[in-house]
Amino acid sequence: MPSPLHEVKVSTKKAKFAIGCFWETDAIYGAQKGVIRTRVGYTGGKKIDPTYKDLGDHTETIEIEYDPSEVTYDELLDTFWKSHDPTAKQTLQYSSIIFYHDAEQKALAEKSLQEQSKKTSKPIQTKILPITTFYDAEDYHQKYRLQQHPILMKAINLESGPKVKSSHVAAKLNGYVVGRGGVAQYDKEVKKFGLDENTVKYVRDLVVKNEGRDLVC
Ligand code: MHO
Repeated sequence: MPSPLHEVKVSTKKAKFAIGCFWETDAIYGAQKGVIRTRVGYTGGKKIDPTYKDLGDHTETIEIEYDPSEVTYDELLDTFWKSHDPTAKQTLQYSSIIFYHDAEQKALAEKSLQEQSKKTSKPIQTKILPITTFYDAEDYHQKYRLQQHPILMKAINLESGPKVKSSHVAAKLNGYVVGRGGVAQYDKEVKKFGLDENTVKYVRDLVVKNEGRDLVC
């Protein structure tokens, strides 16, 4: 019996990015090589215990735990810039923000912003800010794309709840179901995930169908 790979024990570092609707951000980073776990939440503001319906001054943000031997912070920044239009004016909820955890991330983020601004004549709206309290979003927002497939949740023995935030395979499949990562990468790494044959095929069909598509939240 294959056993779904929920837990990966490697030492990780954290990164936090806001690029707009966090359902999409969760899928984008979930499928990225070296990303071990993701969770979505609200940060940047002062309101205590925000909720989706009562967000106050917070911004939709992802927290990534990544394996620095598999992916660098610079590569995560690259994904950040490629995944949205940083010159677009947004509401606070969907603002473009890099929340840094330490001086090294701050320096790399600032350098990448400078490089980015050379590529456009429009002003970049992205802010680079120190991390503040991160409030987890409600369970139904976590791995939102994956949770739209109850059949997959069942196949990996997962119920909506806190485990969705810590599960490695959930982070990966949440990206693949909307085509993120692409079929070549999926075929290469799917064996690690401990899925049964039908599930491997079910997800593969979705990757093929959705690869290259832009989903609107
Ligand atoms: N259009 C979506 C946005 C969700 S999002 C996590 C909705 O209103 O449900 O901001």
